[in-house]
Amino acid sequence: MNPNETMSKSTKKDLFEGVDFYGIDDLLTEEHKLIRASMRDFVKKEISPYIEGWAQNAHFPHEIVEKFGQVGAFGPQIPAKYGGGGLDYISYGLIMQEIERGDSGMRSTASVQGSLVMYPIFKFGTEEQKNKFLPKLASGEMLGCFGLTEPDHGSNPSGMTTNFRDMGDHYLLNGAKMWISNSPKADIAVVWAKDEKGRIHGLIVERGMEGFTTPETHNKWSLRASCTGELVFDNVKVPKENLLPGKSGLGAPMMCLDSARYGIAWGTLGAAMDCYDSARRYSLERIQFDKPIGSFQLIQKKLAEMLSEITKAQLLVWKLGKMMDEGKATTAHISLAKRNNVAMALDIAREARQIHGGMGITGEYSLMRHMMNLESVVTYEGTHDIHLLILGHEITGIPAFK
Ligand code: TGC
Ligand code: FAD
Repeated sequence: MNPNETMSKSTKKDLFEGVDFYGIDDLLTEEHKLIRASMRDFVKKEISPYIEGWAQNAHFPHEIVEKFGQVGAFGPQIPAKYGGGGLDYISYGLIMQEIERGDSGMRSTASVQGSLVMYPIFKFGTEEQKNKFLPKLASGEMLGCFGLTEPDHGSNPSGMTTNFRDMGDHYLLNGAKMWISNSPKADIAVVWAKDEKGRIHGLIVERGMEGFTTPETHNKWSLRASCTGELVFDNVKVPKENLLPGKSGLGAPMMCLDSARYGIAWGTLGAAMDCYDSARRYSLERIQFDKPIGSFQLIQKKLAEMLSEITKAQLLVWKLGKMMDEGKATTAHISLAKRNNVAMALDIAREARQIHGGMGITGEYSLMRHMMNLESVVTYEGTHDIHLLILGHEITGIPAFK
């Protein structure tokens, strides 16, 4: 891509073909492979040629929302009756893997919509809420966001101060959420707020409600093709029928996070594969000291370690996917995979960037973008250290958060 034409379509061909050193494809069904192939084609056609331009210009391509809807990227695990894909968790994972192979910010858009907006409406909503919102969210006619984090409550969401009061014929919502993916463009927000008794509930807040604004967060060095913002509630009148009645307490948003963190474990594997694939190709093409750099032991060590980590991570998410389908996966199982795979992908992005030398810092290659994106992924949906503490709690029975 010409650096002076950062929003133009890249002419560079996306040559990615997948990574499967252990024949892990044998564990997939023909349907899984078909779903993966169609999502890979979609990414090559609709994301790869444009993503550098979008990221360089901090541009969120709003038109991708409808395209994601058409290709079934929103709510693959939600029943077809409500517009979802009615697929298993391995399919969901493979879809996230392929999208994040293209870009973590694009995967954010898809996983927020599917796991953090459609999932709570499906799981905790009334039949009316499901019929009103889910088909439009699945098709991409509507974009949603998920408001849990606040300026003063990130890792500790139970301390939230956003609150609502029962006014008889409606609820009155006040407070603010921060770091919310999709918020500036979202049509609806699933917002977590406390009632008069301090109990957490989910509410569907719709764009256009008086007192509800969604200022954008600018100057991010990460996830630049995804839009991030705040949710501000200034005496917002929320109709009573917009409360999600199925579950209250912190456990409700946490159940949504389990589903989204699972998607991230697969997604980051995609980013890692893209970096490894690029590094392998570059190491065979780049000549220094009259030889391809791939002939040097130090480069081979990096490549061998990348492939080892990717292979282990593939087996991890496949088994986790099976456990999700069987209803056996716990929050701690999911934490282990999210924590491991994000850190693995970030390490691989950094090493792959080094293999590309100076070229690795340009938008000619995806490494630096993946690396910067993964710096957010390691923080959101529970930081690397919070997931360690969740595992520590599981191992010892002693919570070390407080
Ligand atoms: P704790 O005392 O452990 O639990 C409070 C209540 O919640 C229940 N619970 C769960 N229930 C179901 N599923 C889960 N996974 C659950 N986790 C907890 C728990 O049983 C308890 O219920 P009850 O009935 O006994 O009251 O809570 P704590 O306050 O000590 O906090 C625990 C901690 C730190 C692990 C948790 O709050 C946490 O995970 N913090 C990280 C916050 C986080 O992940 N935020 C994510 C925001 S969303 C986001 O980042 C989206 S980015 C999307 C993108 O762009 O892709
Ligand atoms: P803090 O909680 O202030 O943590 C700061 C540091 O302290 C971290 O290193 C953390 O690990 C450490 N720390 C905190 N508590 C402990 C402890 N008990 N023991 C040891 N160390 C601790 N949120 C949403 O609700 N919806 C979204 O859509 C969303 N999208 C996001 C998009 C982006 C790009 C980003 C960056 C964030 C997004 N988030 C979203 C928020 C995200 O979930 C939070 O940033 C994350 O949970 C961490 O909270 P914090 O940033 O307030 O950090």
